Amino acid sequence: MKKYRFIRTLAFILAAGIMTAAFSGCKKNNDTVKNGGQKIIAGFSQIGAESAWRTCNTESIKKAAEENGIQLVYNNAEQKQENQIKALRSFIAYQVDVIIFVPIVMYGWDNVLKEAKIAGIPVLVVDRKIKTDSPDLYAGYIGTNGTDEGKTAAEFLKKRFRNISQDLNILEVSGTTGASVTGERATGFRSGISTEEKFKIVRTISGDFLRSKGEEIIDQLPVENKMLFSDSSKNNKVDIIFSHNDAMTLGMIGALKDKGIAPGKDITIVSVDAEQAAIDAIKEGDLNCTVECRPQMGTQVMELVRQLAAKQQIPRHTQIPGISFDDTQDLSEINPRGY
Ligand code: GYE
Repeated sequence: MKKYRFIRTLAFILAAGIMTAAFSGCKKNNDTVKNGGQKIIAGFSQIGAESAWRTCNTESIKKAAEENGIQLVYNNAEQKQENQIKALRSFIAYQVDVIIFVPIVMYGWDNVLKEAKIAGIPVLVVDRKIKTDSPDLYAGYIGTNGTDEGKTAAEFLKKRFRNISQDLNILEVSGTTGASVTGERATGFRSGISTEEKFKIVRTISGDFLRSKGEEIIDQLPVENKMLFSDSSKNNKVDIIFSHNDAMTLGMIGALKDKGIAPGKDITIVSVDAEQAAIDAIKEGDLNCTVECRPQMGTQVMELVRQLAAKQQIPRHTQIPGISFDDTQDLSEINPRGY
């Protein structure tokens, strides 16, 4: 058996030069084992490290694997779908017990998932959702609810501007194009504001969930007399920014200040994630609201991995709840968030 494992390991290392394989040494007492006493091996395909949220999500999954004695083979796809497909193929070649998969975009996974299915390897989709021809190409999904996050952001604005009747122009800075969460946050937000005509989304620009792009977006928009405009025609002054994540928001806050505009005062900003830095920005008056999206899902992910390795059925959908933080709350007691 040991020899077989050794050959499998060797084959994997050869086949998957792209991988950072984290093999933990001796078997610990809390190791989660399969029938026959072997340690569970899970392949973990992560999108990259585009935000503090993502880094925390990765760390949470790695830490929970370690705590549960599950051997993790980790791959960082550096924001490229083709890298994720390669990683998934390597996991299949290596015959891992379970695949943990955080898909960068929604479409384009059917072929590789069919290969996993033929190989008998269950796939757990984490954080972002996918669309496949057939629902049985993955075992289940765990993550947060992007539609609710968008709605909660809209609710904050409705409350904040309840006494204002004039039109309010919104600049939407969206996440990665084609990512489920981008579509969900956009849809939820639109459905939330749709009850009040005064809210007008005058422009949507993708910032790819990156801080640097948030900064760039502001840098490229025209400013006059401390007013930001949504495009070069200068027809629409931006009153509100809805940003799909805190990383982009933090980039925008810095860039707005550089242009002499006071974020959180001259422009109302509502964001998503609730990173520590965003909570601090609210306390400093630079940000008005951030909707929580919790990246710490490692423990629940490992519980599902354990069930899948035991050939058990898992729920089709496990949802991680979130709350929201805004400048009307006393945030002094908020514990360090870990991201
Ligand atoms: O909001 C963002 C990230 O998919 C929910 O991806 C996740 C998003 C999160 O990089 O910061």
